[in-house]
Amino acid sequence: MKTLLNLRALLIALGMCALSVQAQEAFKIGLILPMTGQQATTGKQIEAAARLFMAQNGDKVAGRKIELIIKDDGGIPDAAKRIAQELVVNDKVGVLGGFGLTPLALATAPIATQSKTPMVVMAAATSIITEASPYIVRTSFTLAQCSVAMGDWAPKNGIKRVVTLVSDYGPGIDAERFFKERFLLNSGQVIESLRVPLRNPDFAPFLQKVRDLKPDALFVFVPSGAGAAVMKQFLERGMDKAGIKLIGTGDMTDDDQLNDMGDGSLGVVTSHHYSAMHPSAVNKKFVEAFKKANHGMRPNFMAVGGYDGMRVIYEALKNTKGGQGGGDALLAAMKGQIFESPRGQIFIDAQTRDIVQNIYLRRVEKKDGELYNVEFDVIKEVKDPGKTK
Ligand code: VNL
Repeated sequence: MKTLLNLRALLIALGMCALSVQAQEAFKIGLILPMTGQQATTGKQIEAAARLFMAQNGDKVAGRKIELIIKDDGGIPDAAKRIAQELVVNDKVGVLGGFGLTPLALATAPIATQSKTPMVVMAAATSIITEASPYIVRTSFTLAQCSVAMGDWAPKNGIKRVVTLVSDYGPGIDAERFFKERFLLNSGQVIESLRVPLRNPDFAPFLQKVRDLKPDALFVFVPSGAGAAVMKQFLERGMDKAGIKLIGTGDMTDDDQLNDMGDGSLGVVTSHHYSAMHPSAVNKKFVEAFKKANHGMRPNFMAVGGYDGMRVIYEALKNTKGGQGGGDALLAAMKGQIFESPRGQIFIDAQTRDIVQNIYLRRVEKKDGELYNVEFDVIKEVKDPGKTK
């Protein structure tokens, strides 16, 4: 009898142990990023931003420990999908995040839906992405948001005949379409639309063609990391001297590369949602802290998408007492969030789960001996114009 009682006490003690382990179990955030391959800078920027956010805000929310898991998809959609599956099933992550390219986000969307796991898209920027799963929330931007702003600015500034040059996949097609639609509405003329492959692009033959066509301006979208190559070849061909202006979305004059593009990039006008030169106290603090933590590396728009994505996750965890109620409760707590980001005020539209934000017109200028995208105009609270419903 005594042994039985002891056994019972032991079992109760064990049970309590298991309970407290469960209460203290870490909440896992799984970031899937291109850490190698052509888009490695995007992974590097987002990882650095996520780590900075946690260093500044602690690794506990509502008493629950937060664990960050970072996995490399190498920019391969099948890999992103497989990793997402493993993170959900084996690691039991509560949130998926990252997604450096549109095809990576689209490949992973069904996993988010099936497992009811919120998926925070911190980089990819094709409009359709948020419609691929009701569990997707976006903290980056859309090319449609940025391109429409350029379609308004260019014709008011003496640019009437344009050639467009975009990477041949989701965000490039969006940029081409939304720039063109707005530009035509403003009596502009697109005389040619060129598309270059995403993988290992050779811009030379395309730029030669542009030179022969002699438009007022060349409108460019290439993903983060590819802008320096376009700039170099544009200048090498003397296209600026031939009177062709270079315009585009800010992906081209990416803060990650801009300083190395040289003075030939001075005066280039782009439309985008973030510049490391954004003149706000919140941004100054962010840029300083980011540089300090990363050997002087300047944060780009990918870093801001990652930093704000972490904030959306942290706020949702706070509002659900550490993730109680699971994926659906977390998702609900992500919708409608509003706060001041380093880029300015942002808002997660509860209906579309997409980001509403300011889009800025910026010109490359030299400040304190460095090249920056200096904002000179703003279109406030821009919703994604590319939603199909
Ligand atoms: C995408 C869009 C990727 C914009 C980017 O850089 C970018 C995308 C990697 O949706 O694939 O600047």
